[in-house]
Amino acid sequence: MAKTVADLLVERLLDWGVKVIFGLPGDGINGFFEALRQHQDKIQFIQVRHEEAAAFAACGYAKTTGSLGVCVATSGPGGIHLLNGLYDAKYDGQPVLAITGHTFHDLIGTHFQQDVDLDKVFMDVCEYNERLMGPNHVHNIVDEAIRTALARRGVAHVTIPKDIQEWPSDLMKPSTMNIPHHSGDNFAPASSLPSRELLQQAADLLNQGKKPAILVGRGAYRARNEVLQVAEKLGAPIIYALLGKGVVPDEHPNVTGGLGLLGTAPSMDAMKECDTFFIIGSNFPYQQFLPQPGQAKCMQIDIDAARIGLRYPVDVPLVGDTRRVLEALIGMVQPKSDKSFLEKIQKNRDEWDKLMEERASRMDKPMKPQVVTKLLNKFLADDHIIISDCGTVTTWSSRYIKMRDRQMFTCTGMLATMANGLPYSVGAAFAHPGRQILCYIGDGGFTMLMCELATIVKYKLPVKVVVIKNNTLGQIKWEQIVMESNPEFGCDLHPIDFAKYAEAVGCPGFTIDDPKKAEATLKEAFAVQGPAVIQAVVDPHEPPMPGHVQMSQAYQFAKALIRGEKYAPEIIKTVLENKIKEVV
Ligand SMILES: Cc1ncc(C[n+]2csc(CCOP(=O)(O)OP(=O)(O)O)c2C)c(N)n1
Ligand SMILES: [Mg+2]
Repeated sequence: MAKTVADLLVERLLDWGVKVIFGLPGDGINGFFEALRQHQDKIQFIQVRHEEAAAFAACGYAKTTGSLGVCVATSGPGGIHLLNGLYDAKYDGQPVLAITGHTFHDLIGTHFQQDVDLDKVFMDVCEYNERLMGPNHVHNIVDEAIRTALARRGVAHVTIPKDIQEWPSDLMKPSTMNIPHHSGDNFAPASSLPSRELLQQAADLLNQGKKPAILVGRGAYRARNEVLQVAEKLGAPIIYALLGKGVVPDEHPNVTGGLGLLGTAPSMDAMKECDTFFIIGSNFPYQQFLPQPGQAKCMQIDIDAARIGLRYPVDVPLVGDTRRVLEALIGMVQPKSDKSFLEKIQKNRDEWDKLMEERASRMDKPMKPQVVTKLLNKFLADDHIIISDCGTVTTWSSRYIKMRDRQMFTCTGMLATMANGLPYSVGAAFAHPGRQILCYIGDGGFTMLMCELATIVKYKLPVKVVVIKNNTLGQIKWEQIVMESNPEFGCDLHPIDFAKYAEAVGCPGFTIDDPKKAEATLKEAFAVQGPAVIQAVVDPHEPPMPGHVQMSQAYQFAKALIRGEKYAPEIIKTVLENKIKEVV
């Protein structure tokens, strides 16, 4: 049988090394699906239950590998469903290729069925966004799309009218200006280094500083040893942005934990007091948690020159791959003998750890979310992949999951979208066969894409899903109360028995509601081969307090309670029991 345009497209994806595509079929993309069927021995199609999950899975694949994630959806509604996952990739700088169908090429613009110009819809989310118009367009378009996604670390989109997918590959000659095979299928990342002068300037400032602090983000993920070496030489605390969790092991003496509302008090202290600020591969957005402008001399390493100085006035810009830049810099950095700043922050860290430990050791009911989260560490392998969803769960995972060895952590960063957890786990499982995955997720985030448990079960993926069940959109409830001084509104969730749901989908479901039995139940659940769901029923009134609570926040909190918060007595009880030690 003659090859089709869709065959050419699949073969070009293979040339680029694409092995997995996440998606869901529809009549607008059936030609491409036939090509996937014909090539199923070389490229794996993974069927999800909602196209949003396909885009999230592709993003999770990209985040856990550093290479291209690919998703596919049909014309019209299928493509529209991809959007949130694609924005997640855009906002966290992940290379993702989306392939969609369009209606028949000669009916576009005639109010025909599913005649949605997805290339117009996707204009804002994409770095590259084109219609594929025929057999001689395939290589040019696919090469350009993939190269651009990788080079600009963003989303590329190719949409193909339904009938064009099925056209024979030899239907027409190329146009006179299009020489076949002129376009190439390889990509090399930029590998430039800053000049010697800039490196020396950075080293001089680092050597002169008395109170150095290092902030690492996702961009430092491949530079663990180098970050540790620099930090140890300087005696600098290492603070991480959420997506930088796992860059360095949490138990390392220089590591003070996360930054921001979900971060730690010692990280806040280090930022507040440092005189030398070294940003390595991060564009952590909340400026109020960074040093004040003018407070510290600042060096920043970023692969993207456009991001230098985004959050803090930088004295020495260092553009390049974090690992290579650090390698070039390390020899110029002198070991500091005065480590008093680090020692002070370490003392704060010890106090903070004690407080966290206290919160996680409560044996009373209702169970505190911290208790079960801390216990999870006992069951994680040295190369476990930890996926967190968005909510108060992000605070608990950020603070209580202690990264070690080859463990990897990821979540949604700049978009901070709910429901990434299950599909990211799917993406990570296909990216890293053989590795265990923890999906740590709230009941709100879980219910948004709970259909994806079916994907996990269908492909027998080694994912343990821990649902933190507080029957509320907890993060927003606390924001309404603490940030806005409004009583909670619109956050309570209708309770669902997720253990029963798991069983209905086809995997074991466990329930933990008693802290005394939590460890035994987790042990049983983690002994399951393949997927399992553990619902942890927790106290909905446990607030995710910031490392240091501002007096103004305490005031807002009180005001919301007075203004008619319906759970005021329970909240007051919890807060009094916790003795709110975070207040400055
Ligand atoms: C798609 C989307 N909708 C809404 C929000 C706003 N939001 C952020 S966290 C959150 C609550 C999450 O609830 P849940 O998953 O139950 O976790 P919890 O906060 O209770 O731990 C909401 C509604 C969001 N980030 N993303
Ligand atoms: Mg919840």
